[in-house]
Amino acid sequence: MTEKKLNIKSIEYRKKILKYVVGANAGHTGGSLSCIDILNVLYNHVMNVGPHNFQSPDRDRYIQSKGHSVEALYVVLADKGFFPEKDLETLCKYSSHYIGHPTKKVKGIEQNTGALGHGLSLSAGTALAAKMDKRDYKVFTLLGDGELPEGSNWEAALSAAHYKLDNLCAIVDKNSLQITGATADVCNTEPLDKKFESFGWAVRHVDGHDLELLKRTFDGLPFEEGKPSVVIAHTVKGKGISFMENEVKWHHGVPAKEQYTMAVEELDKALLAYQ
Ligand SMILES: Cc1ncc(C[n+]2csc(CCOP(=O)(O)OP(=O)(O)O)c2C)c(N)n1
Repeated sequence: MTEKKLNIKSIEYRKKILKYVVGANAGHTGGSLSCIDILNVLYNHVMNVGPHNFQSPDRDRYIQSKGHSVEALYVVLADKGFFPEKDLETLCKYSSHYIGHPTKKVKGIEQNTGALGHGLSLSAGTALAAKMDKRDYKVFTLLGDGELPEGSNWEAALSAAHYKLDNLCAIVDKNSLQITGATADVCNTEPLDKKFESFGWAVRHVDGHDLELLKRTFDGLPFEEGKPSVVIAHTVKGKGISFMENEVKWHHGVPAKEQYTMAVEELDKALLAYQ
């Protein structure tokens, strides 16, 4: 896909995230906007997965460990044709499968997540299964920097290196904020690169909104043979909407009518640059 098309997709995905969060009157706006460029590149450039091969044991796997940002995943899966986008009008409505965290009841979703701190373990297990079955698929998982202290993340980091899972790529959406404040204040995880390195991972830092750099970085996988890879993606929570950027209140804030109009205007203006 051309650079222009990919850039347009990111803006359109942002518009859709806002549309469906507003429709549901619920959602994790800030964290969905911070990771959407990563999902765009994964699904439209990197991974071999779509509705056509979702039943195939050889498909690449994506497991979204920071499950609360499911709105980002929903709009990308709808765009890939896993389900009609219209389904998202039922987001968070009574009896809808489109709830506020990923579940396998939705086509295209590999694992139930959202209780933070488990996606890396699930992904390491899936990558180990590929090795044992002698299959070539890759496993990608998206972690939040605020998520990293939770669950079994560091146990999974140790075992992924132990089993030499170079078919595993973790991406940390490092927007430096979490639910109640700065990640550094709530539970500091720095220095993140040195921690992963010392656990036996190959590490790259990227600007998580630079689509071309993300493409090049993922094209270089595995970063080192015999080691799991981690991409520390430096991102901005609320990216793309000026009044949401770097504001912790937008972690699960829903824009009011006027704010929504302003946000869409900003995104439409950004789209003009590509016409
Ligand atoms: C086990 C568990 N503990 C707490 C929560 C509540 N929670 C939801 S989002 C969040 C913050 C996560 O921060 P981060 O991963 O940095 O998310 P991002 O800023 O990327 O949205 C927390 C603590 C949860 N979902 N699961």
